[in-house]
Amino acid sequence: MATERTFSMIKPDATKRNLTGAITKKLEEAGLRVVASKRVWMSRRQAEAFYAVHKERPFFGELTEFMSSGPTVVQVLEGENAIAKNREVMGATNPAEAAEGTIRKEFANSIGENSVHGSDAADTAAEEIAFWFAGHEIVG
Ligand code: DAT
Ligand code: MG
Repeated sequence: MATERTFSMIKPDATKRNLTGAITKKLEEAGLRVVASKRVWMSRRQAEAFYAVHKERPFFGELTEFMSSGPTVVQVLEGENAIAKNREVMGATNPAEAAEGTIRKEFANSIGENSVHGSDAADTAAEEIAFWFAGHEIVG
């Protein structure tokens, strides 16, 4: 296994409930290291650009409205097998289907307000990291 980097977001439902620390603790306990982090309140246009892959989906309007409704914490996570490991600790998209002990099982409100985002593959991880961070902001 190689050391990888992945992109993570703590979504507005979670920052609103003061869960930034609790969620980051779960990521760290899974062996992921936060090598970049900042709090951003994204615009609707930024949300639409970031989630462009979903623009034909019926929930696109709801998703981009929610993601621009409050502060988000964007992070770069580093570790062995970081992309898959982050997806594992996040849990299924729908919290009703998420495994015990996962972030979404423990914290998510609903399929839309599901507390965290994580990249799903190496190419999307690289694109999503570059969307939010300049190289000098990532300190491994
Ligand atoms: P994930 O965030 O697990 O990668 P995804 O990429 O399929 O899931 O969808 C991106 C986000 O869109 C997801 O975190 C929440 C929202 N979403 C997905 N399916 C939805 C649905 N059926 N209704 C409302 N929002 C949905
Ligand atoms: Mg996804």
